[in-house]
Amino acid sequence: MGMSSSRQNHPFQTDDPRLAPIHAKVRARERLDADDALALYRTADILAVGWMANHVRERMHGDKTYFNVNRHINPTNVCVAACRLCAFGRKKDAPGAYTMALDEVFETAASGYSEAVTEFHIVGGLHPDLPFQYFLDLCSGLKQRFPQVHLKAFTMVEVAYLSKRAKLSIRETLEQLKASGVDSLPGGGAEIFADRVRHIICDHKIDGDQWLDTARLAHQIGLKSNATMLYGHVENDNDRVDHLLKLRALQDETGGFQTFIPLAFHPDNTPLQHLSKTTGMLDIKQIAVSRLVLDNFPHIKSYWQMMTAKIAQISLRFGADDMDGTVIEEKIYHDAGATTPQGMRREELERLIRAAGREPIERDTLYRPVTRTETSVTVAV
Ligand code: V47
Repeated sequence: MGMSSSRQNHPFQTDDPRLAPIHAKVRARERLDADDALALYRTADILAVGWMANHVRERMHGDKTYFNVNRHINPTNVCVAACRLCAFGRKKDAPGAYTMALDEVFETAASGYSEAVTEFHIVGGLHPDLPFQYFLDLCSGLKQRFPQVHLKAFTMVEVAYLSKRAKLSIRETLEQLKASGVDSLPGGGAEIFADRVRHIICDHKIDGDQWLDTARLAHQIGLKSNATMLYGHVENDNDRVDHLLKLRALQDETGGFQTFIPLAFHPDNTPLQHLSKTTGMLDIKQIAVSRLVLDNFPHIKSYWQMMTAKIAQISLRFGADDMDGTVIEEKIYHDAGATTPQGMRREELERLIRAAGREPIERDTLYRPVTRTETSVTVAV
């Protein structure tokens, strides 16, 4: 593509004196602290922050940039929580509320793509009546029909709610889900851990400590998970730093997180729609700060659906090494006003990654490379 070497070969430069000591730490592979993270959020020197994040990104992954061929499935949007951040959830009898019968879930899983997916990403609402058995049957039914597809299913928030409804411990709930086919957990529901913020944006779901405790238990029984942070609403820099440091501490303990995904708040059609959308500056900054602070997270995902394909592509030179996947059908952000397409073809993801001077690697959910021929999909183990 005419880009002989994409490796960073220009010197670090900044006029911001707060960044020089951070640069020294980054070069020396020293851990950044809360004050460093705040300085990164507060500087306008996005190129200097990006330089450092890119340095770490290339040290970890070179040019490799990951994506996967996946499909989202949202079995129900019925939710008792009524989070102010959300435009997707509905009360049971409200217009637009839906719950799929299991056969509909299986049909959805099989529809809408021309090549084999390697992952189903399954999340929904906190449904007050669906029995735990529905979720177990959903997973075992998908595994039976699509044995080679990885099930990345249910956020910590859903797991905690299912455990309450089934009157089981969280560990037992996770074990039963795992036995029925769940292979890993997505990163949703983390939002911002600070209570003050949670009271405003998601009052009726588990608190930050419960989210972290559930993730810890998942990791302890051998399920990997992701972690997210919803930013760009009523949180401040301190709340973001607190969130990142709590994730980093848990990762030190368990090593069970694979990917961190910062999610830009989309206000449309939510009770918080008076808030402004995030800016490009904050989106890029958030990717870079995440890469620098979460030194023990293998991957930083710039989820193109949330970021837009353009910002997600640029972020591949500001710390991100993953763009998520083909998705096919997306409801949560599109209900909240996202104008990105609902899915993207594999070739288009590869084109964006190459045009950023990076090397596209199709991965499965556990980041093993996937090889495709006309007729088969193989995961290198
Ligand atoms: O937890 C909900 C967020 C999350 C809005 O693990 C909103 O690979 C913005 O976690 N504006 C669910 N965000 C999505 C999620 C995810 C996505 C892609 C990949 C992975 C992964 C995880 O979406 C929710 C919430 O934080 N969300 N409403 C909104 N209006």
